[in-house]
Amino acid sequence: MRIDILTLFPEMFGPFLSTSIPKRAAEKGLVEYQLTNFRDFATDAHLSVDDKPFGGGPGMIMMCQTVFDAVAAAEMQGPQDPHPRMATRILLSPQGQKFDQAMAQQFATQERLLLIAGRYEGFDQRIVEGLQPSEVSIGDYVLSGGELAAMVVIDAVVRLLPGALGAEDGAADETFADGLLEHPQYTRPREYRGMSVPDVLLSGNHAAIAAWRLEQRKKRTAERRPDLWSAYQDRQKK
Ligand code: 9D3
Repeated sequence: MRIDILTLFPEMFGPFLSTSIPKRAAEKGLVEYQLTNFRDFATDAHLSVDDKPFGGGPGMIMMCQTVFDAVAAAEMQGPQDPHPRMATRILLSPQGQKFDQAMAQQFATQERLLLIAGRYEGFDQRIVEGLQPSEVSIGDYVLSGGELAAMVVIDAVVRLLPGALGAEDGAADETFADGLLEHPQYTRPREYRGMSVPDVLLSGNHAAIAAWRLEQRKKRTAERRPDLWSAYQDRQKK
């Protein structure tokens, strides 16, 4: 997979891409990352990438030309084979569809992703019309720009690429895919500040441990995530 990241702050991505899973996946040849700065496509003396909104209002808007030109340049790069030229384009935006694991799985099947992270109050609507990106939000809170959202998407997608995780981690992700929250977990010591580990976990009775864990997962999910709990119950009925 090739992942293009278009941003005004490429330096925000360095530590993320050179750490942990994203780095290991690149070292294994599963993914390559390419950063593009919108500023490099500015044509006026001030290197503008934004302008005031027509009709008035606060803040500034990402302008068409630098975004269109940066996308065209990124998609021109990279070998034609095995990468198709046009990427699956993802525009990070508070107006987007809420990102979830199903969306991550769908993106993980693509040869080529291109993430557009903006600053300021938003994008000129013709960017959305002309480039036809998937618009993605990571949740209902206000960030200062799309960069952290892009990193969230990349992290969730790259760990799904076959071979990106160790065998153990991969199996753990499968378990979460059943839609229940995790059970409580404990490690040494058996007692800490007067708090002890539930006896069943020390019993060596694997059937009893599995039953306890499933009960805990259901209880937690019902208490904390009525949305996930309803969906789980609906699936059990079928
Ligand atoms: C004044 C109205 N604001 C919308 C609530 C404008 C605005 C705020 C923050 C416009 C852009 C941004 C920057 N945010 C993102 O680019 C962003 C984002 C987010 O803020 N929350 C969750 N997901 C995302 S994806 C991109």
